[in-house]
Amino acid sequence: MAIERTLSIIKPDAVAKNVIGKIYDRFESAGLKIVASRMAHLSQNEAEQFYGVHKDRPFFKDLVSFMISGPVMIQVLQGEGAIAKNRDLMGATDPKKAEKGTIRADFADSIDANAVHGSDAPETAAVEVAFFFPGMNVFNR
Ligand code: RTP
Ligand code: MG
Repeated sequence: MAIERTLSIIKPDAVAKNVIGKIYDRFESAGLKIVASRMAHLSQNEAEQFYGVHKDRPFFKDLVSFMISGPVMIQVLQGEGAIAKNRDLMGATDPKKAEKGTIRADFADSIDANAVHGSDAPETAAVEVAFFFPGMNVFNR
C-alpha cells in the first residue's frame, strides 16, 4: 500500500474536552505521522468553503456553526494507507453507530459534535491538505 497524506481536524467539541493529546496518541500508535499541524478558529467563510460539498444538505448550516464555535486542531497525517487508516480510527459519522475503541465512540457526543474530521478519498485529501497547508508547510519526515 502506498504512503498517503490525509487531512485531519480535531473539532471544537474535542478541543474543548482537552483530548487533543489522546487523539494524537491514537494516530501515532497506529503508525501515522503528524507532518503538519496548527490550531485555528475558522471563520464562517473558511468553514463554508471547506465543507462546500455539503452546501445543499439540510445539516449544512448546523455543521458550519458548530465548526466555528471554538478552536480546532488541524493536522496532516502521513503513512501507509493513511486515508482509510484514519477513517478506521475515527469510526462511523454517528458516534452511536461507531465501533468501540474508535475516536468517535470514545470522545464524541452526537452526529453534529463528532470530535474529528478526516478526508474520505485521495482527491479530497489533496484538496483539503492544500486548503489548510498551502505551499511548503508540510514536513516530509
Ligand atoms: P467529516 O467529513 O466531518 O469527516 O464526517 P464524515 O465524512 O464522517 O461525514 P460527512 O457525510 O462528510 O458529513 C460531514 C459532517 O456533517 C455532519 N452530518 N450531519 N445530521 C446528519 O444527518 C448529518 N450527516 C452528517 C456530521 O457532523 C459530519 O461529520
Ligand atoms: Mg466527510
